[in-house]
Amino acid sequence: AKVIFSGIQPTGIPHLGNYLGALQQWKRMQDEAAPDTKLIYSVVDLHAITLPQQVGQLRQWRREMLAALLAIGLDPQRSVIFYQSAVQAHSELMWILSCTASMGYLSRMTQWKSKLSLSENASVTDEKAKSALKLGLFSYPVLQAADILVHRATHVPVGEDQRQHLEFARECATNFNHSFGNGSKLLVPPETILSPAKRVMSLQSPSSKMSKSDPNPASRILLTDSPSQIRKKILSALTDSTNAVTYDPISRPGVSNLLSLLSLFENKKPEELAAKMASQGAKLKDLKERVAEGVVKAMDGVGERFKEIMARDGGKYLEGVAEDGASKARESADKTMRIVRESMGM
Ligand code: AQP
Repeated sequence: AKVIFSGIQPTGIPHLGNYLGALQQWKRMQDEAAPDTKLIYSVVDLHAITLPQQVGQLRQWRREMLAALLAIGLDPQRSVIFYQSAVQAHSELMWILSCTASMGYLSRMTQWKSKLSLSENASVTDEKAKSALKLGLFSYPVLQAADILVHRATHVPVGEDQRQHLEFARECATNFNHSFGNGSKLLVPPETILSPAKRVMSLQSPSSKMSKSDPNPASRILLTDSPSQIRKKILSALTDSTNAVTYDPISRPGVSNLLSLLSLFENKKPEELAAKMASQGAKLKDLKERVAEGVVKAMDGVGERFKEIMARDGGKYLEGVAEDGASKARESADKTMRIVRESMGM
């Protein structure tokens, strides 16, 4: 049977990129899953602390992320939803995997470089990296591999930015099986499921991806934004000085990002949409208005449900969901850990 696993960091309210690139898939997979498919979704707080976090802020963001997952329609009766730090097996398997993970492979990963604003070909021995790079940020992909492998996930829905890490997770599973399993599948190499919204770009600097930690709040649409906030952000998205609509991601990243969004809502290729709009003499403002309408519709009701869930039972409801999810996740992870320890002679 299939096991679907994915995670999201509690580093802010999720945005349109998280939603279209990941969360919407999580929900769709839940709705379409066969009865024997297991769905496991985690708020990965241990990943969030790979960059400095304020204690009170992290506490709030964890709850908000859990509420957001429920607000988009994940059902805690059907899907296991839990905080990563409540299930110790994730950290234990990470340690075990890190004993065979190659530093060379990890140093070629791009995420630690982009999180520290280093160039893609930066190395761990560069002066800036030496002082800023912490072991946790460097070994982030090993923890992510443990998250996936500990639940024997067969399918992992993520955005394009995570493709490299999934490759690494498969490598971890294969290495482990080779070393301790005599060819048998002690750990399961997972498949990556990429969403059609591979990379939603920032509304204000459209050559970088939309991100929770971008200091400019106008760069992203939050799942909790009201329709008027959504309209305002889309209408003021950075484009360029050509008023016609054309699709050209290299020289017109802002306009092309809007067209890519529209293509998700209207189920047509961005090139086709652009050609049609151009033939009708549409201007950038017309494009923005159509995109705004699409986003408002896609997120309809999420903000309201989020507020209601945050407040339900004075917060006790969320605590209950988290406890219940953690106990189911522990059960799932413990099975794997027994296999892992036994096969290693422990
Ligand atoms: N811009 C994006 N477009 C499409 N997918 C995206 N994802 C993130 N940004 C985009 C997908 O969302 C899932 C959860 O991401 P995460 O919380 O693990 O961290 P991230 O990828 O680092 O996302 P952010 O928003 O940029 O957070 P911060 O600012 O904390 O780093 C993943 O499946 C990711 O692919």
